[in-house]
Amino acid sequence: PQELLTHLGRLQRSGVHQEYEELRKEQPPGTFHCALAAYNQERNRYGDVLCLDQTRVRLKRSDYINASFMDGYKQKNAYIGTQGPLEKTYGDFWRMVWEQNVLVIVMTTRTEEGGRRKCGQYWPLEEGGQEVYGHMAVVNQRVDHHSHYNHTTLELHNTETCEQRQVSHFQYLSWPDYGVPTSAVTLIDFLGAVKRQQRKVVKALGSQWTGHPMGPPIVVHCSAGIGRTGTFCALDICLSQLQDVGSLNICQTVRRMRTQRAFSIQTPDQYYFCHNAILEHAQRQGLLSHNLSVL
Ligand code: PTR
Ligand code: PTR
Repeated sequence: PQELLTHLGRLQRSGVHQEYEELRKEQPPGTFHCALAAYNQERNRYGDVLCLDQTRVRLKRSDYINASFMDGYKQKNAYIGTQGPLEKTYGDFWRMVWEQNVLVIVMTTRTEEGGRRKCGQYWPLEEGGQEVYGHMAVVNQRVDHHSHYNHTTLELHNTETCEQRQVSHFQYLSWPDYGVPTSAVTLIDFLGAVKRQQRKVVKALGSQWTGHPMGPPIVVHCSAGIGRTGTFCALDICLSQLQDVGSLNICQTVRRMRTQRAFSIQTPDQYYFCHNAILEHAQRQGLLSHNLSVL
């Protein structure tokens, strides 16, 4: 890893940006028919941010939601990348969470930024609050405030089957869209809290869970579900790989991700941020013998 990280450290911002531009030129390897269908237009938050037919998450009824399965590190469908729910799609969103057995939701946007709506208020914000979205009733059981994120414990009631489930909602609070987080350290701490929670709930399921040992998909969303969502997932994949085998390939990770959630990572600086965050993390973990920085 030392050599690899030394290599990362020597990368110039311009070179990283150049690599991103090359990635961006590659066309998504699939079709967008379903997302483009006239009757689905109102279900897309942005007309130009569509999900590929090949990887989209299908709901059991009515079927369409702007959401894509994405592979993680050695884990198929580790994430569902999706847009910030629209008022019209709250019910669809919660149905997807239920149907896909999701236990952890990651939100990397605020509902409003710069006076503009980025995402609907699709869960009850106040402790003790309760809302009904389609066939799902959602109760806010508790909110834990951390310095850069909130962890909300929600209880889902499926009003059709009378079953219930607990879901953790993690909202990171300091990441403007098109931008990068103010600090890599706080984002990586956030990522750590998300992963710990996922491990904890999967363990608690015990033999009830027969899928992948790492558990059901984690839902990750921002506003469009591509920029910040892609950056968050890329970071998770690269750090997992670094920890497992001592190497990583950011370019290849992002290329692959873009074949599943088209347009993942929206700006050269988000791509550059992935490099820097990994270096910063490696330094903190003592993987580097001396300080390096990406210039
Ligand atoms: N500094 C603490 C840590 O990293 O462990 C902060 C922290 C505490 C992070 C709890 C996450 C925690 O988990 P949860 O959000 O699930 O309570
Ligand atoms: N092209 C649209 C716009 O600029 O309004 C969509 C868009 C919005 C794309 C936000 C990316 C965005 O960022 P993120 O995926 O991080 O929410």
